[in-house]
Amino acid sequence: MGKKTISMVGVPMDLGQSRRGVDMGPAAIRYAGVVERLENLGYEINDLGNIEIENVGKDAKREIRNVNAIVEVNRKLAHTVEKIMEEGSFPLVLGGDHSIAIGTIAGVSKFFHQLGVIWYDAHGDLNTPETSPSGNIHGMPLATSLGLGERDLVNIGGYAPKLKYENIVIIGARSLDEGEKDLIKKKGIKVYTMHEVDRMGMSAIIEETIAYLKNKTDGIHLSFDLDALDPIYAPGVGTPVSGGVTFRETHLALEMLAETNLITSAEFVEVNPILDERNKTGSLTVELIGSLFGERIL
Ligand code: B3U
Ligand code: MN
Ligand code: MN
Repeated sequence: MGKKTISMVGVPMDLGQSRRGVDMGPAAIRYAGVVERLENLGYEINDLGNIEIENVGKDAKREIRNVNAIVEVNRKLAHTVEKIMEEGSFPLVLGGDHSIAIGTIAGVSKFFHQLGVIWYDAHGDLNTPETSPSGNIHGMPLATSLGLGERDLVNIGGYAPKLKYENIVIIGARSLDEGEKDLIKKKGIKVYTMHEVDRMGMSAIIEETIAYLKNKTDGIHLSFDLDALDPIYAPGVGTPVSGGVTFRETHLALEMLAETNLITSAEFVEVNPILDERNKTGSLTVELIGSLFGERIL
């Protein structure tokens, strides 16, 4: 990582999905010692606290649940992330459900001509209100950032789209809806499903990912959903899907990304302490954040 100052912001929001608890994700990650871990690596940490989530009544519009509240939170987050970028610090966002990626990406994307994104997730998060089986916005943030779906979400930050199809890579996918599969095929989105993880190995996948993004992007955002990991390692997530990436594979992936010095912002999302076992997933998240910022065994 090039920068020595990291600005951390928590987004205690769970409105993008149906199970309570991910709003406590930032607290669990802080409790597991994220600040100390990064300070030990020589960084200056600026913990900006949490984005305020107003007590908005949940709106019942099923096909895009809680959209007004989620727009509001993401506007605030985009603004905060933009200020972090202006100061030349590294934005590290702690979720909250994955709908907060809409705000993070809106905040960072205007600082790059060609922002790359690595989407480490069991899911594609490529649904639109039309294709979503659930109406949950945490299944839509990547599509939203590509300019698809609900206008109020797509236009956060005052511009759209934030990303180009050829600048994104999805790793760890094993639960894709029909509409998402169609979009991936139609647009030729680069996806490494668990089939490729097993077949090629994580090391080759990260090498290919870097080769794919390096020359055509001028910044890379890492959007890290803890449910990419197998529930054996990360039981505290809202929608666990078996057959996931291992701890060792993920550790390696993040160490390799750290070596490249190409990651310019990151978020870690979907940690749900209510479903967790003694903050196992919170602690794992801190360990993985350490790897992303250069921690090595030796
Ligand atoms: N694809 C499904 C399920 C889902 C998406 N993201 C998570 N779960 N974590 C949906 O509802 O869009
Ligand atoms: Mn996700
Ligand atoms: Mn997911």
